[in-house]
Amino acid sequence: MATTKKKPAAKILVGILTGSPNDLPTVVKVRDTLTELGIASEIVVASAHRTPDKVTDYIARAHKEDVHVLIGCAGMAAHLAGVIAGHTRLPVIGLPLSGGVVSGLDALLSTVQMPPGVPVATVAVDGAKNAAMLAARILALKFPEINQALENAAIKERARYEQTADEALAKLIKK
Ligand code: AIR
Repeated sequence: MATTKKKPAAKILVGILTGSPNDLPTVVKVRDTLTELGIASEIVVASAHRTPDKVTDYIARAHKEDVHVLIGCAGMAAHLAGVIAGHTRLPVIGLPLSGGVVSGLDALLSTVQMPPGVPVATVAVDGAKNAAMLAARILALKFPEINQALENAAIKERARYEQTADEALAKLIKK
């Protein structure tokens, strides 16, 4: 018999906060990579400067709902990941975004230059995929199925890389 019962939503393991709705075209790639690895996440638009109370409210909810990893994404004076790290002992990943000066160097330094004792694991400017992969590696310490998904993704990526290299070399030889 057909049923309209919805599958229960998977438990959110990663909270992705970003400073502006304008960041979403890049930030959605974090969520998509996590989804490909079978990891449920949620995106919240909250700014360390414009809506600081929304940031702290979300962190309180994340603690209550047992979210495991937080990712802070922002451009320009990108203090979001650092502020998150100051309010939690969960691992925090920082994703600096371009759009400000010097192709995102402002955001990179604002995110990475944390004072000793309050770490933010900062990935490259616009490095959405690596922000997700790093979160997955942290989660893989606890969840064997995520470890397996990472293993499968690495095998797939290697095959894609080798094929692209073979095709590029074959084109060169033909010339
Ligand atoms: N931002 C928002 N609040 C604090 C910061 N640093 C960032 C956003 C965005 C940039 O400032 O993350 O990348 C510009 O925001 P907007 O909304 O003007 O496009």
